[in-house]
Amino acid sequence: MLHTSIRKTFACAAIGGSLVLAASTASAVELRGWNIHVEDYPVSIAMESFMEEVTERTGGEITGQIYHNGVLGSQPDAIEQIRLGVIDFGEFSLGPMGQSIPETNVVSLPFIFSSIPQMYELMDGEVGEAIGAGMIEKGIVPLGWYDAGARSFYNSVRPINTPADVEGLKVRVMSNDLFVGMVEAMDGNATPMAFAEVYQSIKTGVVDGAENNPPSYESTSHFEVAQYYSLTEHLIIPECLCMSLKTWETLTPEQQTILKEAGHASALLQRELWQAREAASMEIVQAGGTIVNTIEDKAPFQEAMAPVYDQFLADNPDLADLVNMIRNAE
Ligand code: BDP
Repeated sequence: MLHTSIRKTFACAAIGGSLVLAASTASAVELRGWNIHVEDYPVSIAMESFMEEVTERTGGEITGQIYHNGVLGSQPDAIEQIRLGVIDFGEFSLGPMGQSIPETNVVSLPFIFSSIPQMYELMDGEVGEAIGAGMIEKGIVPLGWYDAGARSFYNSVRPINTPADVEGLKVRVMSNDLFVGMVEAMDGNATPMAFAEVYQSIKTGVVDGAENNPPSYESTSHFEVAQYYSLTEHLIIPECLCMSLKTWETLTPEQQTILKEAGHASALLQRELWQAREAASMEIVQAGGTIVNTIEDKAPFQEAMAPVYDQFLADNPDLADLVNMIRNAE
């Protein structure tokens, strides 16, 4: 919730020998920030650095409190809350956003980006702008694109080497029909579920596994209960530091510029931290007993995703250009 307190300051100025009393209004704004991750996660550190920069550059006019660890609720709920302005800002995966903002779904299509550097380049350019415009229309203002690496499958049953290995596995996915379709295209059973519930669900056998990037697989301890980690790298989904449009509209143009600049700077920091954390996480999970397998030929997985693309383009014909822009990019 946005807290605004108005302080009136009175300035006296002597003009032409007479005393003029002028009243200027300065608003102190305190923002509430949502984050799903643990405090030492690259996202969390970058968010804190964003807030520090904003406070410093606004001379303390804008301060904020970031609630880490998902204590303000699950990601799908938080997306609704940021749209309503109940939460002022947050860091979101574009994955669960796709359910209400179709443009963001374009980057949740499996294997759409060919590499992480390509993802950065496109998100910092026209593709990011087109997606951002869709978000703003739904009440969410992007301030910086964060990295979440590539997601791969993990489970407690067997290593995955081909799409046929997914058959019959119960796999948790993020809340988005697109990801249900993705797992079903390989004859797996998909269960959309909140991030916070996955550990217990794997442990108790409600699901056999899930899919995520190395830092999330590690920071949630999922690796302790699902020891086969198969590097399918099927999803490169960017993330976003963003602000509620409702909050955004209460700020001055100068404050908005500071937020945008600090958002972008925090994204650059986050991307750097991400690389280091990914390497560290891979070491931790392997030391903890994870059996990692790489997949030499990803073509069968890519081919298996054809129905996912067909369905998406049938449902969203107006997004075909954006999909092609990414697919045809160098
Ligand atoms: C992580 C994302 C986070 C998602 C989570 C998930 O950073 O935003 O909530 O995956 O799978 O990689 O739900």
